[in-house]
Amino acid sequence: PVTPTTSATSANPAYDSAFLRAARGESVPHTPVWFMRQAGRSLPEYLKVREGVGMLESCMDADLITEITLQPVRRYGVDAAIFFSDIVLPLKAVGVDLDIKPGVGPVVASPVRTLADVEAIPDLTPEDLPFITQAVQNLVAELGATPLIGFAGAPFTVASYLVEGGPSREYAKTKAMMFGAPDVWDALMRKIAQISAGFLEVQVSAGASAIQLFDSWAGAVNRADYTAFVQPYSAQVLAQIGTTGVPKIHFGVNSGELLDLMGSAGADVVGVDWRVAFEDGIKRIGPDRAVQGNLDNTLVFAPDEVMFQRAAEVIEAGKAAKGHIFNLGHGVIPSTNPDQLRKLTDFVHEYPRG
Ligand code: 1CP
Repeated sequence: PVTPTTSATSANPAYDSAFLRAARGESVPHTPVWFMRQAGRSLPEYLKVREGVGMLESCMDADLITEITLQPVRRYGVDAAIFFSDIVLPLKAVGVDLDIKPGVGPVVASPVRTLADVEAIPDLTPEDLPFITQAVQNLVAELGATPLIGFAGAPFTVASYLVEGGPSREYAKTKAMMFGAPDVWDALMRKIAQISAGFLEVQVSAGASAIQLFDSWAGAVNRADYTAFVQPYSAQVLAQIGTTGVPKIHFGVNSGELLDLMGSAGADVVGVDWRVAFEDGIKRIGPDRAVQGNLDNTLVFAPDEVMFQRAAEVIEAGKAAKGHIFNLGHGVIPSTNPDQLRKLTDFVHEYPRG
């Protein structure tokens, strides 16, 4: 376990950034903004550096990680960088046979079904991730007062790829294990919690200022099952990284029914997707936690005045929260025109605080 890091203290040059102030629930000069999946296929400069380089290969090259992470910060002037990697990268680093296929996503060669399959997955050690440490150190030096967000996948979402063998719509095999083989499920979720927490610790130890735990697909379960089978393992990850003192953001798609529970898993900031009226989401999360969100990510395809009007409504609703970090309700859609995200960033920054 990591002891409190300088990232969590005023010795961090990003400590007083609008992003970290909002995450802590302090007053801000402007609403901070970043975009999930801000690096990636919507950017021509990303497509250029990725030419002929596989996704996993690019996630294991410190210079490429650094360049790709900085691209959206340069272009948009967003308030935070998010580390360029993937939620399955630490599994690859411990030796799980998987690939990230273009247009598909993570694909696992031998899906996990039995206790023996779980036990065959090695634990993660920091020595598995030298390129991550190097890239974070490069980035923190380059970014100065702009915070770097480290991230990992939460156990349920990572388990879905390991059990299904790839992207899924119904999560039928995953939930069959959860309901039908609770001992295997428990072992798998503990294993992933150890790996995801280790991945986060490496990023924070190297200088990341905050973390986001993505439980993108947690909305597939109801509240009771979330409480019994999902939340304890996310809580384990958040508690382990909590000892570092950096703010922890927790987000899932379709998680409107779970927002309070995702908060009580141990988050400082809860991300809200676009399906939830932001004011309702803020009420569900309560006064003790900041919020992140939640503009519908297709509004970049609407006329500017419609996009700005909806963004203004999100900012206004956000004033009721302990703190508000503006974001989309899920990741940037690859066909998004980057000019729209620049206009949106400027709009959020210039929006009057009063
Ligand atoms: O070749 C490519 O460009 C592949 C597309 C791509 C990219 C750019 C994948 C495959 N992953 C990534 C990077 C990535 N993944 C980031 C980069 C940082 C940034 O936001 O700019 C992040 C945060 C992730 C995290 C991730 N990967 C999540 C959680 C976030 C979310 O969007 O909900 C998930 C679910 C994944 C799995 C994954 N990896 C890639 C894809 C296409 C998917 C989703 C597949 C599915 O639908 O199940």
